[in-house]
Amino acid sequence: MAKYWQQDIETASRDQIAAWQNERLVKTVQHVYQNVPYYREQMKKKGVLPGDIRSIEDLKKLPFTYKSDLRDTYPYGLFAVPMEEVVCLHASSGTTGKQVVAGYTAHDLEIWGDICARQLVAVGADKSDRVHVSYGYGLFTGGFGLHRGAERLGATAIPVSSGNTARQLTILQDFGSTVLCCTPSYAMYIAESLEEQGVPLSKISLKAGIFGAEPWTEEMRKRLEEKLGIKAYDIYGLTEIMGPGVAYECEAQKGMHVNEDHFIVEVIDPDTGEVLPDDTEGEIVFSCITKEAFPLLRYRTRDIGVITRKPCSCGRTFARMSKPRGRTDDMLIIRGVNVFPSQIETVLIREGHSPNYQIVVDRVNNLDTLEVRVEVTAEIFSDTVTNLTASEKKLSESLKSLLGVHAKVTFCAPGSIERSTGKAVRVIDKRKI
Ligand code: DLL
Repeated sequence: MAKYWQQDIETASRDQIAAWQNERLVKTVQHVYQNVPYYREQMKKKGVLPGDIRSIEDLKKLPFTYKSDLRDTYPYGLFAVPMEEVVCLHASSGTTGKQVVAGYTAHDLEIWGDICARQLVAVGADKSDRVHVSYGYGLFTGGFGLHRGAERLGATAIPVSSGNTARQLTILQDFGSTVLCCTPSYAMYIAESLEEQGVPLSKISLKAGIFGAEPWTEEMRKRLEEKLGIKAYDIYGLTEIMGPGVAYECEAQKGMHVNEDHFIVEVIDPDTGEVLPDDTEGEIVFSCITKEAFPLLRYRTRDIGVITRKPCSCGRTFARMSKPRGRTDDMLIIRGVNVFPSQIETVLIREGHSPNYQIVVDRVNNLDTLEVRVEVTAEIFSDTVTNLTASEKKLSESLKSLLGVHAKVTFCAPGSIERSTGKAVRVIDKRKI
């Protein structure tokens, strides 16, 4: 079985990768300067001309692109080709303001298919596989992205989309799906539903899962692998840059390989904008170097992570990014302490609790409060009040020792926390209301 989709590219020497990046960056800068008035203005303001960008060394001379730039130019202001060449649009709903609209030329879609095919091959898929895509189809990039990858690979794409969980279970069994693609929280819901319906693992043929679009922990990975009898892989991406497949996990599962022939990745200090060395945590920034329709340069993702260029045992030479540890804007500051939802998830699962939880932040008498609502099993929930209170207190202590702030723990009845078929809503911050 082939290990790579495009071996020459995925295992190219670092010198070759740098050569591609130099050439493609220069071309892309000229392309946006000529075709996107907004970028031309931004570059002029910074005193940079396309001729100043001769290699990746010069990348730091370019201005950053922020989500607010997309809002200011909504919907098509950053497109670099005429609409006649745009064959498809996708969009992501931001938590505030307007949607982010991404356009693709036919060539952009081919590249997208390739990078998603790289992910599928990296999880062991080939033409004989049935790829069950339960990411949403529509403006969200998840469904169509993985679908294009499966078709490009020549596997059988099953465009189930998200929702209608009963139907998901039927299709999993009847169509013999071998690879499941959806958010990790929806995968957990599917796994729980299989259990509830008494469907044994022998009735399904899944071997791998491709889960992303939201943060999830190693503990959640283990839980999903046990419950579904699969190997679970992480996939990263964002609408602004392409959609799923910007970075993909290999069998080594030590970070996700960034498709560096198409995207240049940098890590910066989010406060100063200074570029940080490899293996240092900071904000991830991407530049598109092969896209035609919507090539963003130095896009500030707000995702916090680490990039390494150390060799990987899988043979791929692309840089690897860690799981995003959170977002600069998802980070909760509770009584001055930075808290990431992923830290809470880690403690919950480590202590044997359910990954169905919600974090409620409020401000009472000018003091921030943190409550973690966790679903427990029916047996635990019907336990004596004394036992319940003792277990809640124990979990609260574990959270306190990791987070450094007090968290009130509330156990909830099984099934009482609303399930999402897409990205889970983990945090309710009442302070903003
Ligand atoms: O979520 C694209 C995607 C679809 C990725 C399917 C993977 C699978 P957006 O809706 O624009 O695009 O959201 C992008 O989601 O900046 C991260 O904060 C978060 N995110 C995406 N993948 C991961 C991941 C899609 N594997 C935003 N782990 C990004 C953690 C992720 N967070």
